[in-house]
Amino acid sequence: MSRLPSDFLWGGAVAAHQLEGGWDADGKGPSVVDVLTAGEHGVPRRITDSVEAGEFYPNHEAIDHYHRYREDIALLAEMGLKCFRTSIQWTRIFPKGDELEPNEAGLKFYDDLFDELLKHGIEPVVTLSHFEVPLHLAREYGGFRNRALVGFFERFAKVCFERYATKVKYWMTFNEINNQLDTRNELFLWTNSGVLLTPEDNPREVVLQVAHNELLASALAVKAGHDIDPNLQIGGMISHVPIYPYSCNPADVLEAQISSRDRFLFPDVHVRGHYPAYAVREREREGYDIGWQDSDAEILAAGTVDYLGFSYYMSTVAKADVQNDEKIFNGGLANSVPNPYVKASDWGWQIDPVGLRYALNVLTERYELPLFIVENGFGAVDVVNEDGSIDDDARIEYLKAHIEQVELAVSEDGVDLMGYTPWGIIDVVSFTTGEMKKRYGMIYVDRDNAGNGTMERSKKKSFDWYAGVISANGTGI
Ligand code: BGP
Repeated sequence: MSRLPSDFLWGGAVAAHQLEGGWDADGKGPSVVDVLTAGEHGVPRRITDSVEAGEFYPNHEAIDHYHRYREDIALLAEMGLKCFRTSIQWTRIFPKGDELEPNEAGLKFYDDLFDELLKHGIEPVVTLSHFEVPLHLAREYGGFRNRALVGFFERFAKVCFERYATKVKYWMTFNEINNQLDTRNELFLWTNSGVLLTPEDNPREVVLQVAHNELLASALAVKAGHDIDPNLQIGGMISHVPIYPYSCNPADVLEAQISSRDRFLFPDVHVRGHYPAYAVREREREGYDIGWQDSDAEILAAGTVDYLGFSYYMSTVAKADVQNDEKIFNGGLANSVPNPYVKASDWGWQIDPVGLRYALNVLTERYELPLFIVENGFGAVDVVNEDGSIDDDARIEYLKAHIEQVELAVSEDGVDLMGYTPWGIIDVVSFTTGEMKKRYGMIYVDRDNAGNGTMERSKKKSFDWYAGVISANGTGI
């Protein structure tokens, strides 16, 4: 007997910019990721000034899903997927971001894509902004530090809801909206918000202003979607990384609690419709100006989310008296130290399946809303055997261990979980590194870091394994 409800949404997740390619096709404008160079293991991607000749920009062609989506969707259907999470590139719809009228060719592409999914009985799950801010809005307006973007985003969201409401029921506003508060990592601030810090900036004040504008934009989008069709399910989306105390020393426990606040700030507002006390107090104490206007309280209260989507890749550990040489850059979190009880991936991401059950419970207790695991997965280097097959046993092991914890959280703990969409169901460009080498897929794509390869798709061992999990509605534990 399955431990999961019969309408559980088994799926797979991607982001448009990481797989579509066609970066300037049919009137599309450049977005903030289109000026990111390829990185390499350990070498971060660079943000360049413009799209220059001579640089390799992996997102420009990605895996050419723009032209091959029918073939890709046929494979996903063969796997038995119930849903497919992707995003709409803002720059296909509004190439510069501030136009009054949308680009019909861009709208048509997503019409065709959603129709193709529905034809195969696959429910689209759509993120409005997955690191795809129009470059023009970043360069000319300063990205989401400028309140004008709130209105531009609301217009984009409205156009999407109006056009696709009959095809898409499940939506999310901003992908991993909470990743940008860590000002040591300029990549997330650039891609989430189109913002670059200058030496004159107080970084913390700027990220809180940016956060406020995005929270308003998200709330206005949720409200607009519900006005267009009250049946739409519109969620927030966060990167959830549980932060464990290093020890039972109360100083470590408090450190973990306080450093968790930056992870929770966005969902606290998304779900409750107002700022939590700790955020208000910080603002007052530091004298930060986030551009608050009188109508903002009402806007936030009127646009609360229907569910919370989240990514889960790892947990981390916070220590109060941490020394610099103990710290690890675990998912970009400050004051992280290694956890001796768990292993890490080749990229240092700590692998912690039990942490997923813990996360599901923490989020349920805090928000009492349906949850949706919209990313989880194992980035690894795949070895292609001589006959072309790929035995990705480590990926199967990772996913199985995590799904088992999902099943326990639902059946033993009563968590209300809508579905599970493992990340990068088909190999895509890795976001943080820009590599093709770091793969998550169950479908292999012949494409390397330099952009060589036939783009041919093939099934990995995990393909059949996951198809079995879906048809049995679980791992059988
Ligand atoms: C999340 C992003 C994704 C994705 C994933 C894996 O942060 O939402 O876009 O790429 O992480 O990260 P990476 O590709 O860097 O391994």
